Amino acid sequence: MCTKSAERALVPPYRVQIGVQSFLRAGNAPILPLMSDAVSTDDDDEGAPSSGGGLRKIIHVDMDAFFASVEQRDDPSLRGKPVAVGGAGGRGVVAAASYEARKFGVKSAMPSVTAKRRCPDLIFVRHRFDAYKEASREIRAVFEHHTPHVEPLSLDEAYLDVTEDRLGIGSATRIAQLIRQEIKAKTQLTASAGVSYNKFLAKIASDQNKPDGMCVIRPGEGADFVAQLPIRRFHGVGPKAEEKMKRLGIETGGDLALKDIEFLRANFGSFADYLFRAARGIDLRPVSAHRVRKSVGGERTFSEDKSSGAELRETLEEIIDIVWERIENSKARGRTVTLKVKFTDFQNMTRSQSIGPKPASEWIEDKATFARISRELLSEALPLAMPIRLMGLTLSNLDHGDAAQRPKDNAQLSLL
Ligand code: TTP
Ligand code: MG
Ligand code: MG
Repeated sequence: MCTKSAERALVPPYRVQIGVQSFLRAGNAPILPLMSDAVSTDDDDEGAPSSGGGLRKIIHVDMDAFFASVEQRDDPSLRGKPVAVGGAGGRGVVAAASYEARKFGVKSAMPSVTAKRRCPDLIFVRHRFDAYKEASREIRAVFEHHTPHVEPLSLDEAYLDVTEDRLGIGSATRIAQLIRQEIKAKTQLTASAGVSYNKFLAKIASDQNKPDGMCVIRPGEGADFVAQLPIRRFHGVGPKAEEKMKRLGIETGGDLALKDIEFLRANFGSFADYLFRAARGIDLRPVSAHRVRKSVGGERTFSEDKSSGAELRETLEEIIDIVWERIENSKARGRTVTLKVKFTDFQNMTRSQSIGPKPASEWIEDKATFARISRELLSEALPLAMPIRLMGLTLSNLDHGDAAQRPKDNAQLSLL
């Protein structure tokens, strides 16, 4: 089993939302940090074929300091230097930080002013999405060379099911090594990989020995591995959840595994089932190469809880802007808008409103309609029973057939 390298230990990995597919799902426009795709549990999962009751072989590959590394590759004067991709100005935010910058505590989602304070020599670079998409296409080709079962989570990462690999190599560890070498040869960029028997463990493993590292969690090692993990390493456990868990005496996966499901449900609402399984290293989700999206959306976790109507309305406007941009990029049309909030006690509340269904030609196709419905949903929900820590919007009841036929979409789809 791998231990965390000293180098990586200097760099607290950022946490993502549970079940979140990245806000940067391939082809999406730049989305500001802290926005993540809403969990859409109802996606049609056409997973990799089950291995006949045997264990799957899953690899999670994630590029190192992706945007920043592309910038350093393309501009040799940036190599070996602390680099941040993002706007340097007052409201700018760091999207990606080179590992040199991380030594100073600079990380994704940090306001640029804070980053500059921590690292006065920090060099800010504007993002170049076309370059990141091109590198993303190249790594996808490497994955596809080894298996058809590739589930991209964002431009820089994907799950691969290599239970049966195309080249008949057999060893997932060997395949992961080859993939990292091939990525390096084709793109001059480094990738880290996690190898395990499910997606949850493979993703944690890829983060374990970053950058340019690898970690294998073998069958039989999962529960022990999770037992020693600080709970912040669980995807979805952010600072607030961590604080709450610590108050309840839960510091590690092992502590979590001692709590029964009723206790977890009472304290963490809908988050409980995930926590219960994850604490045991269990995750049965298949790698899903042909995910059909049933919703497009995004959500935002706040650094401070919010409760006043004015604050919530202002936040809603920001989310409308970002989610609408994502809807436009995905070329989706839908009929239903859902507002979701998560209260400070971790309970979720959702409110939905649909247009149509008749006449069938009616869709939410313009931003004004999307914004109007979103605002109505929030107004109906106010005043809230208690402060909230997260707000999100999704568009669902999507029209896939038409979207795929619109000419522009083919260009978009080819990026996926
Ligand atoms: P990540 O894989 O999360 O981060 P990373 O590749 O920069 O660093 P690591 O070595 O830890 O994997 O994200 C991939 C890219 O997505 C990242 O380079 C920039 C972008 N991004 C944002 O724009 N905003 C964010 O908040 C995060 C986390 C990433
Ligand atoms: Mg990365
Ligand atoms: Mg990533």
